[in-house]
Amino acid sequence: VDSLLVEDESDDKNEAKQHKNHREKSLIPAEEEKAKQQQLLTLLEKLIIKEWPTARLYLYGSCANSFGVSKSDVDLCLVMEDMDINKAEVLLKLADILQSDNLQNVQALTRARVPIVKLMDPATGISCDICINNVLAVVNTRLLRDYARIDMRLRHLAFIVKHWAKSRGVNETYQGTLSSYAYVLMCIHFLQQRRPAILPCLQGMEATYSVTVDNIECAYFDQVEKLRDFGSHNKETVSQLVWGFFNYWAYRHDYTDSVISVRTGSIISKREKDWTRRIGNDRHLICIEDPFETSHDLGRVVDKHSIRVLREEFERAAEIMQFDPNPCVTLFEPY
Ligand code: 3AT
Ligand code: MG
Repeated sequence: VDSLLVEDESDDKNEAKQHKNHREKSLIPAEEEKAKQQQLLTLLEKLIIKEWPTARLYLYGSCANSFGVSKSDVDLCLVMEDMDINKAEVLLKLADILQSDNLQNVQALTRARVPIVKLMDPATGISCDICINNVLAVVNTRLLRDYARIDMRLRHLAFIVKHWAKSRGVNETYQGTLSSYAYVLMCIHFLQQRRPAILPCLQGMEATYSVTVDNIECAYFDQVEKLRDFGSHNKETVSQLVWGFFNYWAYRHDYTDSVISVRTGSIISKREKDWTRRIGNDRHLICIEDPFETSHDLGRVVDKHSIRVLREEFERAAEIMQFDPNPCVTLFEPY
């Protein structure tokens, strides 16, 4: 587990060499990679501002919320002041501009649930998706990043859970399993519930940051540098927490009645949310409340079949963490 979590911060030459070997397998991105992302962002900003001088480009998702593993795609959000624009038109125009600047594999997906332009930058080798005016995603990215700054164990737990989910094929929303965003919320909730707690509930504290997006008030305590000692009474190690996380989702979560809620730092009932029955395609078989868009259940993609797959995977992982002498190999075995 440790070799998956090597940080890029050594000075000494020998140590640096050893580190490099580790880093080739580490999930944590190296500084060079972040510099390349920045280089691409600067290029795209320049191109965009020429056409839309008041537009702004924001990084969101895993390269900005600090839960990005090495070589992830970059998620970008183009924010236009005029909210009434025709997104499809803007995306097609944007695709044109990018193509004429030699970016590769440029594709406008105007009919997707979240319409985007995809591209690959040959100079850095980075692939990226650009969406428009998806400001809530930029704000929830910021919330996740702030939680990660409170206690290192969150980032480490989430890296392992995401790596497990990708290896085991349960990080595919179009197949009825959960998004990376949902898994990170599950980790935050788990650390809020630990006794003593490892994470606080930032939305339950006095708000020091507040914006209104799409009529939703997003407010929370963001002076997290003051909370660095918050979890210090809890001495659990990352491996104990990985065990606890899978054990919770395998045997302890009440799938019939409970909704996990990072917003309140607790469990709330399905009844309270009116998430007790199937409405349209939303079945609410595992319920994860979005911290800002509270009517949104991130588990709604899960169906009768995929809930079985998920629960079996949680049980498999819990068994491995309990009994396997070398969990690091078995846990991540390709399915
Ligand atoms: P990967 O490393 O790419 O797997 P990620 O953190 O970039 O992880 P996603 O690609 O699943 O996660 O999503 C990108 C961001 O979009 C994360 C979050 O800010 C936002 N997002 C994703 N799914 C939802 C959702 N269902 N509701 C609201 N925001 C979402
Ligand atoms: Mg992503």
